Amino acid sequence: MPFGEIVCGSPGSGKSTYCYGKYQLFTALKRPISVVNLDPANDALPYPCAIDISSLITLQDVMDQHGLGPNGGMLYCMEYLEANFDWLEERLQELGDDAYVLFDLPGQVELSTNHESVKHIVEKLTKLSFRLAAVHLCDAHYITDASKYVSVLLLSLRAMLQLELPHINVLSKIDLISQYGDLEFNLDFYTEVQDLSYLENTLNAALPPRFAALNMAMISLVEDFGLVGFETLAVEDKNSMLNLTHVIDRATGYVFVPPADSNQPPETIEQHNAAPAVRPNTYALFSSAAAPLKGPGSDVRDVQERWIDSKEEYDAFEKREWRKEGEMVRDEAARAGKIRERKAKGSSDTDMEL
Ligand SMILES: Nc1nc2c(ncn2[C@@H]2O[C@H](COP(=O)(O)OP(=O)(O)O)[C@@H](O)[C@H]2O)c(=O)[nH]1
Ligand SMILES: [Mg+2]
Repeated sequence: MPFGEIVCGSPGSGKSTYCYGKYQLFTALKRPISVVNLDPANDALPYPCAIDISSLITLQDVMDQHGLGPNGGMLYCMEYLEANFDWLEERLQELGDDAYVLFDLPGQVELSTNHESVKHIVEKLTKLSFRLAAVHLCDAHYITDASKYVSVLLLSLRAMLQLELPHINVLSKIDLISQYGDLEFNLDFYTEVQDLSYLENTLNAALPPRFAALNMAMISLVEDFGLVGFETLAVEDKNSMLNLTHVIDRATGYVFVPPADSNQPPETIEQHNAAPAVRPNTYALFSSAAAPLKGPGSDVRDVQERWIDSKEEYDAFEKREWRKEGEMVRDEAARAGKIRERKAKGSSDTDMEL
């Protein structure tokens, strides 16, 4: 059964970089991974691409042939892909049943909030038995300003309602957040979307009084749905990537997939009929896979400490660790070189003796 992620978000939110980061991480973890580029305007792809929409259609061709601008052209490309879904289906089938596919979407937000084509493509993928989650990236910069934060809440809510998938909103580039000055609240206020009425004063101070009622209506809309929350991501930080991966694996159900090389427990008739106390406890598997996340970066307070409260100390610590690691690798290489040299010398001495 193939699994996948619909990676969406505004232009520049970090979608392609995330796909590349995940490709590198999964390759290191020996997990299957393929990246599908569905952005016809993406010309310099950072990752090795398994399927590229550019071999079906390019934005430039559409603009030239139909006299469309970039936004209209993009909608045309997505409608064209929907109409030619068999092109995508054929190529996805070649990736096999075990595939884990990242779909790198174009950044036009209307594609995942209003327009129907991406929604229909997602439905068709689900019919092909893909287990999908939407990963919606939002630049963490948005939380530095109350009105931008409300806009990103509305955008995320709209995408959740439109795509109808298990959905993970992510504040991307969290490593840059301390550069934008002090936040008004701790990070968990924004990620857990806590009592939004605290934003009232800031919002009303920034806008003319006639918008006050509108501000409060938008806030209560988000609160009434009670759906929006955020994970965080610093794409170059291993802990951050691993934590997000775990959250996504739980949303798609990948946590229940055993590793390819794991042994099946021998299912014997005796075990089947045995008393509950001696049977393998399948519930333990479920409860541990779905248990609260543990590990560095799994708690938003750790993220606050790493990237906001003590960023400089952590950066310096990591630099020291990397240097130590580099020295170890260099020493190891030098030692291996010396051993090789000695062996080569030994064998030539023996040759001479003979
Ligand atoms: N510091 C930092 N920069 C990032 C991160 N993710 C992406 N970027 C940068 O953000 C810019 C836009 O990223 P890109 O992946 O092209 O965005 P896309 O338009 O959503 O595909 C690039 O310059 C990336 O290097 C991150 O986690 N941290
Ligand atoms: Mg991109």
